[in-house]
Amino acid sequence: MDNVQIAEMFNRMARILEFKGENQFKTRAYTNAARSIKGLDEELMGLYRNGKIDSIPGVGEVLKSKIVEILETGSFDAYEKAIKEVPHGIIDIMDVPGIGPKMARLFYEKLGIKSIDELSKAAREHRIRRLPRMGEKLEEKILRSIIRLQQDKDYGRHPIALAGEIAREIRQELCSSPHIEKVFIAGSLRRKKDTVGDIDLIVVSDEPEKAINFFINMEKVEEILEAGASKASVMYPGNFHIDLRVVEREHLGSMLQHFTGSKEHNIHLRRLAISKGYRLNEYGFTNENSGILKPCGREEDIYDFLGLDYLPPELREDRGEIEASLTGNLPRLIEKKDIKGDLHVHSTWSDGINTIEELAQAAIQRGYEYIAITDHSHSTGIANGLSEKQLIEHMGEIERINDEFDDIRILSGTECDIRADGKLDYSNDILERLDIVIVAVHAGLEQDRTRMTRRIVAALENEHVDILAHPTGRKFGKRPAYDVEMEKIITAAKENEKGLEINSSPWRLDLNDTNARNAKEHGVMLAINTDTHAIDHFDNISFGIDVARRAWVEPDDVINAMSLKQICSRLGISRQ
Ligand code: DGT
Ligand code: CA
Ligand code: CA
Repeated sequence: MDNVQIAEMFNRMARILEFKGENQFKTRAYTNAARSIKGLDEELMGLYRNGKIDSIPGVGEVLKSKIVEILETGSFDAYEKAIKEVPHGIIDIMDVPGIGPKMARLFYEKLGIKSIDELSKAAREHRIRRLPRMGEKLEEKILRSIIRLQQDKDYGRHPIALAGEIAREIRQELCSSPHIEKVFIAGSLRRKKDTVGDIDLIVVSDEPEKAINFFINMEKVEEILEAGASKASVMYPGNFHIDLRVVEREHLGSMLQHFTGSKEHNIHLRRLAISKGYRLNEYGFTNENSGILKPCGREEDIYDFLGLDYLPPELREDRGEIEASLTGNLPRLIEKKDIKGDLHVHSTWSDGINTIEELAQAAIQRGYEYIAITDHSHSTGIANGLSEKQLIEHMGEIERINDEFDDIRILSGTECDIRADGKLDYSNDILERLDIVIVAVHAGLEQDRTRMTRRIVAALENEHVDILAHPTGRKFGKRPAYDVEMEKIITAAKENEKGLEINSSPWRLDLNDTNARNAKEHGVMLAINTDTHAIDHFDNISFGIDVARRAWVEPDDVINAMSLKQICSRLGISRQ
């Protein structure tokens, strides 16, 4: 949980309380606290670990204890209780720009509106304009806001990290049923898409009805949407829709393949099957002439039967993987074991919560050959950035710590801010002295497409820059990517021999799969970085690797899959 997430949680709590008509002092305490938290220089987690949580201004004792609860458990009791008392759809409505708790309450009380779809329907039927204090203009504005929201392709979808947690929790519970032999995750979650619509699960059982019964009666199930003989759908806390299919072992391979998708991939496979005289569905191959069904117990059997090499789920999007498999041209996808280091790491020098020594130790434990400490530069007000003088001390400190460690090389770096005009936050003299320079935009994100593109291209043209970090700046559920011409960024990266970052933070995950693949195809090297602010974040690398795999990325495309020797040569570092 970072400060932004905690502040969001408090803001949402305030909206729920207001919707419920609680007194305004209570709601205001939450919004004020959220504002104070957003303005903090340091991460609450860091303050908490250092016993300095009492020093936050503008937050009373009660809310401080809630912050501690969030830091320890990921949420707080009062919030969990409050969101249960308000339908999910209403919370979504309050999140629509221009609609607050008061309006949501009016729609609910007067028209019984409980979801965005119902609200949109009411607006189209002109039922909103007839409400008190509403009118034609406001009704149109609401409709436009809803349409804009729904056009975002990640609208209403869940970040993979949250969906994965829920799926594993359910899988564990299902495994405790005596009627369930095994549980498999399918759908977009298995394909490791950055966001997922719903969670698809497959269970192997000889007693489908008992398995279904167990599923729909799990304690946390909020609503049963469908319960049939071999499939069911339920709603789970957090607005998660869960689909379950029960299958006998004999059909497991075909069922798993079918529900892993994607739909486009499946359609292409079916075409291929038809060209060979078979119909393919979730039960196997049926011979068009004889009508005999060939069941597939293992997923591999399906690809084998069609003369294809096995396709990892991450590739199954019908983006050329079937053709590549037919001709033996599948990529050798990057894996965790290929990663030799991390090139985007923050220490206590800026807004990280661990010392450089602690970070180095954690990197050694993960088998890395090197890490780059890339603390923020000074104009990044939010992040306690380093002045040029501090950066020089930082370099000295890294040199000293390098002498302490034999098993890892610490590279001295920076995450240097790209200012609104494209200039960098440090002078060339100082950038030249660093082992590695990564650059990123942190402020002025609302710039128009042309200016933002020009700004980033200018930074990529600086001879001391090595990598562009978080190239699109999106944050799931908070802000979309900033407006930028990715083609031009990729071309500039290629021409100036710079790397582009796949940011492994599960809330960011930029570049996305299509941009990363485009970059690779242009011959641009990628860095799969974690942007670590606390030791645990190193393990987010798996999310970045998932994106890279979906982008067909191979070890040779990745800067931090290079050995220490190779990377020093690329970065022009002479001493090793
Ligand atoms: P999502 O949930 O939007 O993130 O994406 P998926 O891919 O998980 O989609 P979902 O949950 O609707 O369906 C799971 C899989 O089931 C999908 O990837 C492929 C298969 N499937 C669903 N509908 C169809 C269909 O109409 N035709 C074919 N061939 N396959 C389908
Ligand atoms: Ca799904
Ligand atoms: Ca589904």
